[in-house]
This record gives sequence, C-alpha cells and structure tokens, in this order.
Amino acid sequence: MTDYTPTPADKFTFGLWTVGQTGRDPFGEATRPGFSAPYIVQKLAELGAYGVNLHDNDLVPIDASARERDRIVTEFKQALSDHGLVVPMATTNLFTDPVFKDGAFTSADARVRAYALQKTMQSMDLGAELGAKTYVFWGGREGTEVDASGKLLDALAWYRDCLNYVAEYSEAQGYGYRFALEPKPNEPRADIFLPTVGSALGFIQTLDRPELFGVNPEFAHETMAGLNFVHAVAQAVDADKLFHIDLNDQKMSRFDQDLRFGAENLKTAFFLVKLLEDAGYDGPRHFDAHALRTEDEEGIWAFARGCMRTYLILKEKARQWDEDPEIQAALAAYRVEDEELSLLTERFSPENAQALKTRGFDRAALARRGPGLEQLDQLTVELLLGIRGTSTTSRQTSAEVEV
Ligand code: GCO
Ligand code: MN
Ligand code: MN
Repeated sequence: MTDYTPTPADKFTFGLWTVGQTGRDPFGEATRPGFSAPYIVQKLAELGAYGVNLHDNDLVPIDASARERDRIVTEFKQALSDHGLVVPMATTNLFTDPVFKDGAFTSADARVRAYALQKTMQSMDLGAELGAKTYVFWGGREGTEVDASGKLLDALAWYRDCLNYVAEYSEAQGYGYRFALEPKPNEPRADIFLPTVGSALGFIQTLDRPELFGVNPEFAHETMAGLNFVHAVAQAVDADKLFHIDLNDQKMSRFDQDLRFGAENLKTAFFLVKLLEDAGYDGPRHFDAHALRTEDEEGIWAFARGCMRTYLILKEKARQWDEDPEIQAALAAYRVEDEELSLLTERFSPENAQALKTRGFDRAALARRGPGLEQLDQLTVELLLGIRGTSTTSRQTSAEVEV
C-alpha cells in the first residue's frame, strides 16, 4: 500500500444523508446547499467508494407522485450504472415525518404502526429494486421521554410483531434481505428502545426468524452510552450477527456528533479496524457521519476522503502490528498455555471435574506474574504514532526485548 487511495474492493460506502448533510442542527439552519443524488453518486465514485446507501426519502420525497418516483429512481439507477456504484443497504425513514413523533413500530396508535409497516414495505421494494441486500432498522423515534405511557412491554411486543411482519414480507417477495438492527441509547428520544448492541442481540433471539436478523452497530452510539465500541462489535462478531457497521467518531457521553472516522478516538478506531480485518468481516464499511457544520463542499469531500484514508492507514497499521517482532513477542509472553490443564478444562466429565477439584494451584505465584501489558500497549501507541513498524525503519528492534 502506498498512497491509501481507496478502490471499490475496499467496500467503503456512504449514505446519501451523510455527504448530503447540509449542516442543519437543532440550533441553526443549513450552512451549505445539499447535493442531488446523482451528483453524490458521481463524486463518491470519483473518490473510490464502493456504494451508496439510502433511506427511502433521501431519494424520493415522502409526497412524491408515482410518476415522480419513477423518474427519480430511473435517474438514480442511471447514475449508479454510469459510475459503477452499488446500493448494498437500504432503510426507511421512520423518524422525520411528524406522524412518527411518538414512535413508528412502537407507537401507541395502531394506525401509525400500520402506516409505518406500509411505508417500510414500500421502502423495501425500492431497496430491492436498487439491489440492496441488507436492510437496516434504526428506531430513532422508538422510545420515550416519559414512561407514564405505561407502554414498555407493549412497545417491545409491537416492535417484535412489526419486525416479524417485514421479515415475512421480504421472504414472500423473494427479496432475500438480511435485516440489521441499529441500536442507539438516545437522540432523538430521551430513551430509545434497544439502546445497545447487547440489547439488540438479546431481542433478536425473540423474533420468529432470528437467522434473518443481525446488528448494525455504530461507533458513536455505543460511545454516547459510555461503552467500548470494539467490545460491542466483538460480541456481534462472536454471535455471527455483524450484518453491517456504521463507522464515525464521537466524544464520549456527548450529543450525537457523527464525526469523521478516526477524528476523536484514534486508538479505539485502530483496534476496531484490526478486529474487523482479523474477523474477516466482508460487508460494507459504511461511514455514517458528516462533515463539520463549518465546511463547504470542498470540506465535505475532504471529510469523505479522510474517513476512507484513515481506515486504510489503520488497516496498514494493523498489518504492521501483526508483523512487529517486539509486539508479537510481548503478545506471546502475555498468553500462558498449559496442556495438562487444558485436557482437564476443555470439556466436563465427572473424571475431569474430580481431577480438577483436587489439583493444587500456587495462587501466590500465579498472582505475581506481570503480564507485560504496559509494554505491549506502549509499543502499540508508538506504532500508531509512526515511530515503529515501517519496513525501512530500524527503530523497531530493541536490544532489551528477547524475541
Ligand atoms: C443516527 C443514525 C442514523 C441511521 C440511519 C440509517 O444517529 O441518526 O445513526 O443515521 O444510521 O437512519 O439507518
Ligand atoms: Mn448515528
Ligand atoms: Mn447510523
């Protein structure tokens, strides 16, 4: 790798709503004009992205006529084929329209829930027409400010019924979608249902077809909750449920910031990229972030380029980490294996249990061992700071460390 220029093989995607974001926030108006969808496609392709994702209404206005819809979709498909971009993921906007102010699938009004289902099926039709195979559910309005509604248990049941419904719809239509639930703790609701990756993973097991559902974890969302995003992603990988991922960055415990990937928590971003690459995650690396409100068009493309470039640089750093002899020696020293004990602990049997119960352990000696994590972590920091790990530098060999 030389210049960290992305290619479609890197599978970087952006949402129409991300690079198209106009800088509007709860306190201020737009600071820049939006772009047309075909223009976004053209620009993302020039930058080396693989695809573009969308909510139904990022492309087709909610009140468009059937004719208008068809014209917009035709133009968009033309842009995709002209520029070689794909649409791997689609989703429904179940949050902007005032009808969803107290939830969509979890609204206490059965008419709103039915409308949310109708809108979702129409949006799934659109996604399928564009070739999407992953369908995301981010329940931004599924939540509460006050629990006086007394609807918590009903809300979860309504949510479940709706997800079961759309999964059946997908199968009946032959769309073959894999569904990805995207947890978030708050914003726009004070408390959003299924606030973390762990809660979504638990909920999935209660669905009729859990195999069709996975998660779409977002860096900012777990970070807002004060959680470690890499741990959340590891749990999703372990459960075979990492169906999609939203990459961005975020200062801990603040409002939803959607910062450029790697802008804030560089070390966490490094371990995340390493985890994704090591785990063989082969889905899109989707950047769900936007340029700072201060930026003009040039800043928007600098933002998009920056997200992808940082990912590729961190991927290169992960490779260097794997090849760094001192780091590998420190890692090897950290782990202790014991063949005799693994025979006893690998699987329960009455004999193994009996032998283990009578085995003597030198607790004090075990407790005395220093695992060398300070050294290992410092080596990682130095690698990230760029003073070790390139094949041309000689700094990486240190006399004190035995390999
Ligand atoms: C947010 C969410 C959304 C979703 C999007 C796709 O914090 O607003 O991250 O951007 O990812 O609705 O489902
Ligand atoms: Mn988000
Ligand atoms: Mn997101």
